[in-house]
Amino acid sequence: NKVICMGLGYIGFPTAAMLAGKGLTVVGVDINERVVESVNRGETHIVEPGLPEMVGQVVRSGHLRATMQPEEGDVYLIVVPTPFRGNHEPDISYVETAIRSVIALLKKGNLLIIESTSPVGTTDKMKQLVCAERPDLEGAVYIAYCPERVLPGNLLYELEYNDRVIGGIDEASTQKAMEFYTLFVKGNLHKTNAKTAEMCKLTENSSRDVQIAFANELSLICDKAGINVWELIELANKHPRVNILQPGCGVGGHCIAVDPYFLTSEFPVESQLIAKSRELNNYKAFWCAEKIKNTILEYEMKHSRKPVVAIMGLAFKPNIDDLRESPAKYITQKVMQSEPKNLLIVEPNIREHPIFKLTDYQAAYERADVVVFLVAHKEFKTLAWNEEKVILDFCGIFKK
Ligand code: SAJ
Repeated sequence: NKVICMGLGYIGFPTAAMLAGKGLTVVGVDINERVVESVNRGETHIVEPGLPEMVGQVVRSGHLRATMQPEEGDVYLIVVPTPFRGNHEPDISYVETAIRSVIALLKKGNLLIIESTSPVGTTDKMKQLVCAERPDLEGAVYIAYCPERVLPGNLLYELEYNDRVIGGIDEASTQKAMEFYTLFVKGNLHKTNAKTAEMCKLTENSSRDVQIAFANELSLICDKAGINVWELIELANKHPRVNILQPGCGVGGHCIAVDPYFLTSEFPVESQLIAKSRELNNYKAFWCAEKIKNTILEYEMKHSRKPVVAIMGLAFKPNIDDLRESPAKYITQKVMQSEPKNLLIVEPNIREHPIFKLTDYQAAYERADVVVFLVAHKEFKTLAWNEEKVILDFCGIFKK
């Protein structure tokens, strides 16, 4: 089995390394020359625990190498990004380009798997694309969709142990893809068709977005009612059939804050709850920024001077260095626009940043009059509550 992995990003690269670690010959293909060179040196270009060791080993043993030009193989894995355009329409052009670039290489009996998050119907469309250019392959190649479900930070474990949903364009494709995933997945493999598998991925992430929106809505109600939302949720969750997630300063990252749009853009009439939840989670970040600005004004009125403000956290979630689609970053930028001075910005997972001048978290906490907690990084939980400061805790550092 020779695997051609199209895309060496956050998911493609660890997947390629994992497959190579299982003894398969893997060729990683990426359009970024720097990534290709770095992989061939045995280096790791994304932050993920355990990955550098694994990559070093499989590159040294010759099981993994990278190139910019796809080549012939037995299995083609499409693991490229599917971002959205300005109007929240999904953009599948990377998937399409990756598939176009391998069409001429495909042979009878090959297996083509799309893992990229995709709008419903993409796999069938890609099948038509392949067969339009290569009518000889009609019914002769296996094509399936199998979404990734791994959580950044726990990626290598989840790649191996999470259950997978596998949907082919026909029964034979599903079966062939099942055999492939058996080679490295220890979780259960669940068979379905391509459309259901595509929808399943979008459903998982939309479900989380909707549930977080509920928690965020509660936080807005509690703020007005003068109730501690953290205590409220803890108590409500004592009910055997209630399991509310945690509110925060918004929802970020490149998955939960993106994938629901794949449904709302295609099914605008039917997906009202999903659309409203997306809106609410975006609104929560705006609301936090307004709250911070108002708190600064109130402080100024009361003390006749501007406060020193500490903004604690920039990442899109706790204990990572990833700022993509981060509500904390958005809020910080909003506050910077109106209060460019007297701001201490903290992100313990990043050493230096081109836009933000970063301060150590302990020093910032000590110096600030107003402290805003945006991300529940573990470092912040070691700080002691200080009565003398105005504290805006949007992520539950001091739940009590
Ligand atoms: N968040 C809350 N409250 C919570 C949980 C999360 O506000 O109770 C926020 C986080 O702070 C963050 C955002 O939601 O801003 C997303 O974080 P996350 O940990 O929920 O998810 P991701 O984006 O890191 O990974 C998700 C996962 N999907 C699900 O849990 C359904 C992961 O399994 C997927 O593989 C990944 O998306 C993906 O690649 O699609």
